[in-house]
Amino acid sequence: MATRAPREDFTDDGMSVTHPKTWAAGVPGVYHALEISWKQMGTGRTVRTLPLLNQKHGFDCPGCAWPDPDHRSPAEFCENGAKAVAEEATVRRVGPDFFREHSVDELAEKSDWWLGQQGRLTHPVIKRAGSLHYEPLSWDEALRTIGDRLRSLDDPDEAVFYTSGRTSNEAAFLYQLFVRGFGTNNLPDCSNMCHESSGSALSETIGVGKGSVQLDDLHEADLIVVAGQNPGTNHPRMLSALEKAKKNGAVVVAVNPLPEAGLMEFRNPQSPVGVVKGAQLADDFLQVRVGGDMALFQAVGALLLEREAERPGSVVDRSFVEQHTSGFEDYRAQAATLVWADVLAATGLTRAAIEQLADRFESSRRTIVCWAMGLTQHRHSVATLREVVNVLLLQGNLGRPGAGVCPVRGHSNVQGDRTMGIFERMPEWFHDRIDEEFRFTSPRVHGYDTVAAIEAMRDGRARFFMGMGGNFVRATPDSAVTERALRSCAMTVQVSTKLNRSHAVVGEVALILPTLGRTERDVQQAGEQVVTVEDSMSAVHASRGTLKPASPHLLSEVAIICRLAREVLGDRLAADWAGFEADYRTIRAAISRVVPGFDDYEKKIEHPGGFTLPHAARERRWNTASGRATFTANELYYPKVPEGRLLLQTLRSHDQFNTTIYGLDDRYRGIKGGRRVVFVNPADLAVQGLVDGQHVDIVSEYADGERVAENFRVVEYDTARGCAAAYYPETNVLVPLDHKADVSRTPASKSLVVRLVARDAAPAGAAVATAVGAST
Ligand SMILES: Nc1nc2c(c(=O)[nH]1)N[C@H]1C(S)=C(S)[C@@H](COP(=O)(O)OP(=O)(O)OC[C@H]3O[C@@H](n4cnc5c(=O)[nH]c(N)nc54)[C@H](O)[C@@H]3O)O[C@H]1N2
Ligand SMILES: Nc1nc2c(c(=O)[nH]1)N[C@H]1C(S)=C(S)[C@@H](COP(=O)(O)OP(=O)(O)OC[C@H]3O[C@@H](n4cnc5c(=O)[nH]c(N)nc54)[C@H](O)[C@@H]3O)O[C@H]1N2
Ligand SMILES: [Mo]
Repeated sequence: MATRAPREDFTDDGMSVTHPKTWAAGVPGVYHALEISWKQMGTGRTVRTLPLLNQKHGFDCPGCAWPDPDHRSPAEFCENGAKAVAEEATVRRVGPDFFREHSVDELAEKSDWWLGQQGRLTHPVIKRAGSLHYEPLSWDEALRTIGDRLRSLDDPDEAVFYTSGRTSNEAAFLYQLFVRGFGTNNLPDCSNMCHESSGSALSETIGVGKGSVQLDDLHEADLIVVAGQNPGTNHPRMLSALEKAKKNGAVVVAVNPLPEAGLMEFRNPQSPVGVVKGAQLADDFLQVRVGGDMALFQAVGALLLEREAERPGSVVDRSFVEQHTSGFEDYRAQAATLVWADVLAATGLTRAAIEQLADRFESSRRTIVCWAMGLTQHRHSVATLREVVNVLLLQGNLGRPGAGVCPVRGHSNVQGDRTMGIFERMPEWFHDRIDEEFRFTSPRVHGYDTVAAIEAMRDGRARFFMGMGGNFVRATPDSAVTERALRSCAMTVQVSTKLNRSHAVVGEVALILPTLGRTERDVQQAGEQVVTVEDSMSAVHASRGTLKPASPHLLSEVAIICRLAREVLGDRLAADWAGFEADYRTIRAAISRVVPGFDDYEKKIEHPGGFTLPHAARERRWNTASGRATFTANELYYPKVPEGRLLLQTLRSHDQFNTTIYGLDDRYRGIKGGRRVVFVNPADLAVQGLVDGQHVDIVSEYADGERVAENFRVVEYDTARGCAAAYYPETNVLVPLDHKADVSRTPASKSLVVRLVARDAAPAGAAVATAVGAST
């Protein structure tokens, strides 16, 4: 079938646009969360579930990876965590009848929202070659069918094994082992599209690809810069940490093309005072142009160096630089070549605003920079993050309390999956250790990352796809190319909790293997099991599901992997797959022998808050090439936008978790009842001869041609000049597959050169664009 976009996405009937909010959370947030929970779960399940969220004896929130504080409030969850739970714990079901009723082609025309609303998958099903419908089959037959296909491949590298970031440590460890036992490193994951740029830049410069700060550091910081992140929606519990930091005297600076509600003001739903009064979180807001952060951090670094030259010893932490770093002289030489005209063009900021940010850095003794996708999903993301590190190194802001780097992770166990070996190019020592533990020889040739996997399927070099969670078809760039690539596979297999587009855009044969979610009891031969996860700050802790599984036919991810491994590998590895399935403690015992930092794993997770993995850079030990923290000299890059074009970023609304759409509202941005909107600065609209309310096609322009996302309603909005924003995944069709970050190869979905093409005339009576913003 030709690739067609989901049909229902093309309407904005009933959509309304009002003024964006300048504050986040508070009573409407809690009310909204409960309303969604009641609809999906009913009252009883809501009351039984939400109180266990993120509690020491409960389950880890399947939402974001923000850490849990030591002293937890009785309601340690946020509006969006509650929505994530409701999605999983819903009482709605997708069973064999559903698939008899709806063909695969029909499902491919449904919107992401519609698909997600259908409920939990209950039976293993298969779409056989030539058939248009999925039909149920037994687990044994399903695993045998997959095994037959894998055995029939000419080369193990013709298979691709994707992982999304909800998979537990136990399942992730066994999955990578199975895949490497099968003979390939083709282990792309959602991290390739997410914080890969952070991992690349941090490993190179400080020797650990993870954040260096703990929650207490945030509470103790003098200055916290939040760049390229929208915590009010995506990490709401982070706002409590920022609020606490501010109470302790911290200055918070937001760097963002959009004045995101949570950063401007926060009303803490967990404190009666907070609900009423609210606290302004960001002391300064730098409305940077999309892709301008590299220039901003270069300029701040150059200013700090200038001031140091004027008043030696007053700005730069010289003893730190001398004792702990390399590359300083090259960095200083590069900084001296800074051209302010470029900085102002790249950032769209005034020199005074940038000087003020330099003042903030200069007067802070303990500085933390937090970031998320606004910094990682650009062509020059790795270079941008190197510049963030440069500025922190200048003042010795690494490896001391209240200071450091804080990449804020997305999926709840994306960091743990990487620790467990979900990576297409794990280091040699990891291979040596699994080889020794399981007595085999794992393949050493690097595998495909996400973009390479799509290219391989597109070019016929890969013919088998398996997804351990996630929604590969929808999360990836260049939707038309990616969908064709998936459809050309001989077999696609999805291990999933909920229906999504990856079940509808499939290979010749397709299987859905339904699995337990985080909220559900996982009972195996040895009794009730716990799994473990690692949060954004390297804390590993246990998660215990409590709800009755959505269907008696579900298997846990661990059980699916163990049975598939027995089917495909037999006893090729010295791995007791049956034992692993029966008792997850045996998996943790194996992990503790393979992965550093996990000694006494079982014992340490008995401690309610779990344990924190070692982080060398925190202790000022540098596992870099030079053995020191590394300054880098980077030539300035920023996206140049031709006349009449805009720089489009693709981002999340308040009512979605990645490709799972909870609803059609984006409360903080004033959108109700629709998702096909494009936010544009009023002055740019005027230049383009467009008005608010008009409909446009968004056309991205790249060397290999144009790509079109049809029919978006224009919304005038307070974003940086020359920039625009629209929701992902509807706009993934616009991102060329090779438009990706240098080094990390992350799709550059935050900076797309586009033009807007009017589909209709301006609505009758439309006024000339006016300024929007500051009303509540
Ligand atoms: N409720 C909810 N929670 C989530 C998710 C979700 O979808 N829903 N997703 C999870 C996942 S996997 C992730 S990775 C995180 C994502 O968390 P975020 O990174 O906060 O998510 P995005 O919506 O992509 O927001 C990007 C932010 O960066 C800004 N930005 C865009 N381009 C630039 C730029 O060039 N410079 C700067 N300075 N800012 C820029 C945008 O305006 C926006 O505020 O959230 C996680 N948590
Ligand atoms: N244009 C654009 N593209 C982007 C981004 C962007 O900002 N802009 N962001 C990127 C980012 S940061 C990320 S992380 C990726 C996300 O990519 P993915 O992680 O692949 O996507 P999700 O939407 O999180 O996956 C949702 C599906 O996971 C399944 N699922 C949920 N819970 C479980 C579970 O416990 N077990 C199993 N087996 N399955 C489960 C459900 O079936 C659900 O439909 O998208 C990336 N794509
Ligand atoms: Mo992510």
